[in-house]
Amino acid sequence: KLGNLGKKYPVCLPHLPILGSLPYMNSTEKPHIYFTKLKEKYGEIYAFWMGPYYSVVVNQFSLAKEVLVKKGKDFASRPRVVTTDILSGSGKGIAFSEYGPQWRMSRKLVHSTFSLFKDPSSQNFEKIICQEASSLCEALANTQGQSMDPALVCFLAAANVICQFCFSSSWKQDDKDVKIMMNFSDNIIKTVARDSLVDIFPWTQLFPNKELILLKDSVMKRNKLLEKKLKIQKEKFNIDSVNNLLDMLLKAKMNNNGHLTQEPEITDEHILMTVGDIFGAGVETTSNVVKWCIAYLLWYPQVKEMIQKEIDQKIGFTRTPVLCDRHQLVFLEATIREILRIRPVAPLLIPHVATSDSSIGEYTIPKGTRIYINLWSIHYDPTEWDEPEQFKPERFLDKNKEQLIMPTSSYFPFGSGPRICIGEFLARAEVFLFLSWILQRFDLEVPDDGELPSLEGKFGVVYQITPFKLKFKLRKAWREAQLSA
Ligand code: HEM
Ligand code: PLO
Repeated sequence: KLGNLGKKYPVCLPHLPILGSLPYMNSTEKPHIYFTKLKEKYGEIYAFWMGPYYSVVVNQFSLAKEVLVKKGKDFASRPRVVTTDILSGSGKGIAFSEYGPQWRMSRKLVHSTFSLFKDPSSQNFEKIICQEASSLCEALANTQGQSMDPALVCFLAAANVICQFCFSSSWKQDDKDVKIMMNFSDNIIKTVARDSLVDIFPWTQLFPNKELILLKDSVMKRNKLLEKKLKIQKEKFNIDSVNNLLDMLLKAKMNNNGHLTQEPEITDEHILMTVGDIFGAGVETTSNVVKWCIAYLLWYPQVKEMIQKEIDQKIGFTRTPVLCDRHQLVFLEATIREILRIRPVAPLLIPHVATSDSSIGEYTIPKGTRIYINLWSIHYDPTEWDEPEQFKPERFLDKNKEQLIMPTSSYFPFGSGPRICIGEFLARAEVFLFLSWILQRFDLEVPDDGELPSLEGKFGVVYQITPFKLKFKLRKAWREAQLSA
């Protein structure tokens, strides 16, 4: 199917008609790790047939930058597959929608809402996150040093920040909706965008399929919950006072109804899906990063002590951390950067699709090719990183351990170019504040059964950590400071 005259294509894995390269590929390993191994044999860029889809894997940062930035527009679309179509109402949100006016407008409206929340005068991110950090610490203190799974409290904290952003509302600590949400969200991650059989051969959805049923059911529950929120908020809507993402979308919809502008139409479903993407991304990414950090700090108590020493010296106990402490708490910042390297949230980003005939390096790439950017091999490239398998936050610090540095450009945990993550600012602020608040107050200890977290993780649209337990113990220094205050 590829035209051959005078063109050079990336090396391709062996393949058969219909099944493509699948019979030759190892399906038991995590895809990003398998792709990194194939780099040894096939090189930095190679191709394979995923069933009928011609796909290219990019394992090296300058080639990846060419795809994402230099020729960003050529590669800015997304594949339409069965599972993401179910999640996004056939590509109506942002993350899984094809490159075009609809996607551009949704992104723009989210950006404008972000600007609202960066404004220091009103309800800004810093205030909202600190409020949630405070509730989070309160909930942790209430566990009284008992072994516990941090998943629910992390989920709630992240969910409330994003709920303020989307709807100007939040959930109470013991609201049963939160557990329900965590459950369906987990089930969506288990089943969506994993290149499962239905995504490769859409006709297989005609057969009974447990995963697909679970996905449909979970998406239905999610949509119901969001619709409930939307309905309440809609009643409060006032076009002269735009306070959150939903207001912003409703206003755009009203302005657009007269069709005076050239903008694409906004339907209720577009609104629901855009909010759904921001909600899902806002909760699942940051709560996971916080959990990965906690797990690594349990394994590396000396790193935890370095961070706490820095907090004690630069902040003390008379006030809680704020965003501008980021310049001072360089060891914590370095640790967060290292976590995003060693356990990237999206090890293969979200697949990209070529919108036109193009090229990567010396290779021809036909329109419609799926591009997997293997962030894992980029973050573990031994020619760019010293001992990439090792967890070493210091690699992001200068010799004196006073300044943050970027040791190589082979690093982009949020992607790059037109499809770069929209939430980077919020995510970094949230992870920093949650962790600094926690570590100022608590020591992290292994649970009663003495078991350390597994650092292996589960591959999916979000590279999740497997559930684990630990104890949060109020620090002696913190308790003493509270008593003398
Ligand atoms: C896309 C990383 C948090 C919203 C992405 C992509 C990555 C990423 C790698 C895909 C880029 C690509 O396909 O080229 C992260 C990480 C986070 C994080 C590491 C946390 C540490 C967030 C948050 C939000 C968010 C908090 C929302 C508030 C989005 C959206 C997209 C996206 C909407 C899709 C963009 C598009 O397709 O145009 N993110 N993200 N992310 N992220 Fe994030
Ligand atoms: C997470 C589960 C939610 O229930 C639905 C959802 C929506 C948007 C997705 C998000 C999930 C996972 C993380 C994604 C996000 C869009 C951008 C983000 C894929 C599936 C990343 C990291 O790329």
